Amino acid sequence: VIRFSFLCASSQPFQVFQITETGLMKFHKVKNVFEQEGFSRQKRGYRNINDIEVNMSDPLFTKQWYLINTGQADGTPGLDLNVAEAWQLGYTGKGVTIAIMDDGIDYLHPDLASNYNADASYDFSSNDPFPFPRYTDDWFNSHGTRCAGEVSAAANNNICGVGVAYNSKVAGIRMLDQPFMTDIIEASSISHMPQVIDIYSASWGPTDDGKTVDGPRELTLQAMADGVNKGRGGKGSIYVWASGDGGSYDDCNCDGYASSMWTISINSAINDGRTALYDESCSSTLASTFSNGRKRNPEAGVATTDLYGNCTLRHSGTSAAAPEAAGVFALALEANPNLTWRDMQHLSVLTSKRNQLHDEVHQWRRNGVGLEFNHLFGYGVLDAGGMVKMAKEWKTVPERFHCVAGSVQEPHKIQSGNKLVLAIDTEACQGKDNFVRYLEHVQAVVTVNASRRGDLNINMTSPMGTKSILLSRRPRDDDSKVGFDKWPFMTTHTWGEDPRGTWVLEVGFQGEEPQRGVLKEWTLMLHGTQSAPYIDQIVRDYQSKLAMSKKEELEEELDEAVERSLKSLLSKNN
Ligand SMILES: *[C@@H]1O[C@H](CO)[C@@H](O)[C@H](O)[C@H]1NC(C)=O
Ligand SMILES: *[C@@H]1O[C@H](CO)[C@@H](O)[C@H](O)[C@H]1NC(C)=O
Ligand SMILES: *[C@@H]1O[C@H](CO)[C@@H](O)[C@H](O)[C@H]1NC(C)=O
Ligand SMILES: *[C@@H]1O[C@H](CO)[C@@H](O)[C@H](O)[C@H]1NC(C)=O
Ligand SMILES: *[C@@H]1O[C@H](CO)[C@@H](O)[C@H](O)[C@H]1NC(C)=O
Ligand SMILES: [Ca+2]
Ligand SMILES: [Ca+2]
Ligand SMILES: [Ca+2]
Repeated sequence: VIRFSFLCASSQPFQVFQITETGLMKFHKVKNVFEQEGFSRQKRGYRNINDIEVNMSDPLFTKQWYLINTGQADGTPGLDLNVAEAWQLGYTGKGVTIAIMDDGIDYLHPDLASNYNADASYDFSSNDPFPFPRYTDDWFNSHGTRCAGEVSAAANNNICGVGVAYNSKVAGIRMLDQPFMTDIIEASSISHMPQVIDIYSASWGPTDDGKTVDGPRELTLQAMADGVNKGRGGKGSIYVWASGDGGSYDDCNCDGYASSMWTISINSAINDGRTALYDESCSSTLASTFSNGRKRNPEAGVATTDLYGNCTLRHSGTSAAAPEAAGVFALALEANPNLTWRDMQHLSVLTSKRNQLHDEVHQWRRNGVGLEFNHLFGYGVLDAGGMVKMAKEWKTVPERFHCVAGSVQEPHKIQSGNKLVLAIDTEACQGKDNFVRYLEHVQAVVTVNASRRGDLNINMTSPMGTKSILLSRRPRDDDSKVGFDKWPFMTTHTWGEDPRGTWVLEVGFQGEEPQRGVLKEWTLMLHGTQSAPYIDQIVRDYQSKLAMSKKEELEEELDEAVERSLKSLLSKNN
């Protein structure tokens, strides 16, 4: 007797019947009964952990989908940091020290103790050399310990999981656990032992309430500048920053730490490639890693070490994303210790991947030199394998120059329904010592007030046609007094472009109520180099892609604008 199970809609929503073939035939609507043969179908891009020959004894390793995503926890196979490739090339973070600036680290944790760098650690919350988390009965101070495990948890020790850079050293800088933050505590933390600590990871910043506009104060700014100029023997401290947890109500360009040129700001994606609901978007985000959110599956979180020798599957937030990036950068630094803070940003731009990240709102676009970016995810998800391979061959980028491209100083009225459009024509300081021909960061320093700051919306378009959203609507920000005072809005989206030509700024209001305001200043600051060997390489790569790909694919991949800009770039180069 063959038994069939089938679902039947009846008075009760779903009932399962078991019935024989002949029984089934008795239903008057059943004309024929077939048994279907089963065969196998495999998800595209499926990779088996054994196929990529990573063998770890750590019990949580197979739950760490952000390291190797085989589709665990209903995730998208292949959507991961591609650490396996970097590990197979022999890079595990040896000789690199990463500091976690947070609420302390459980340095007695058996999965962290062997990689803990006590000499480089400090407790600025209570001024002693022991950054052990303060006990509370609610796991409140577990943040730093969880972040530390993502970077440096030991491998193959049968405990918890494996860090991205599992042979790196991790230092604890406890600095978040006191009633108030001070400029001195921040400055001391980010300038702690800059010749020993290579990478600083920060998952904190101004309140993510969607109405704060704040950034580093005087001492901290100076400490950051000193860090990138003098840290690591002059190659520059690497500051990794979480872009923020304020969700669509906030804009990380209102966070002066995340939007600083000196930090690498990291957003997160969840294990199916969507953005997490708490993710903030802005044009200064450089790249993305992974965190959890949206998914009910308890294993969709970030598996890592937890307080008092525990492990967790539930670390979350962009907080979880920044340490993953710090780990990837540690692998790159092991591959090439000569990398400067700017090299690390160039490598991130060039090797991060769209992979299977999706964003229906902002779309993926190509900038004027063909680099693919997205307003939420920056240049995409970090790719450790790609990064170490490129790092190995990397020649330090040429000297950086700074050019004030132009400035609008007269007041201009802005009104709902009547946006302000301004233009700056620039030669990018051509003919002077500080000519900038290939862009790195661009800043628009803006002074503007408004009857409702949160309804302000600012876009800037480069001469090569790349539009950056410098400020999106923040519905909770009802400031009507302060506005933005010489605030440096930053974009990374024009990376590699030729800045000569006309830049356009559009300032308008979004929202239900009519608003008015006055823009008092827009100063355009260009930062970059006079030569860029690799940009020429990118152009060559695109040329060969052009030659190789079929016409239809070509049309999909390169829209007309990119073709036009590539051609103009080529003609300028020749
Ligand atoms: C993985 O490691 C275990 C324990 O050390 C060992 O028994 C097993 O053979 C290894 N598998 C592979 C594929 O190397
Ligand atoms: C954490 O570890 C302690 C000591 O090993 C254990 O008693 C406790 O149950 C663990 N807590 C959790 C939440 O796993
Ligand atoms: C780093 O720089 C030193 C000195 O300039 C050079 O000898 C070495 O080859 C460089 N290493 C790499 C990996 O580029
Ligand atoms: C903005 O500044 C202008 C000129 O200083 C002033 O007249 C106006 O009242 C201000 N508006 C708001 C909303 O603060
Ligand atoms: C800025 O760009 C966004 C996205 O394209 C658009 O929705 C918005 O209206 C633009 N704002 C202004 C002031 O041009
Ligand atoms: Ca202490
Ligand atoms: Ca382990
Ligand atoms: Ca924020």
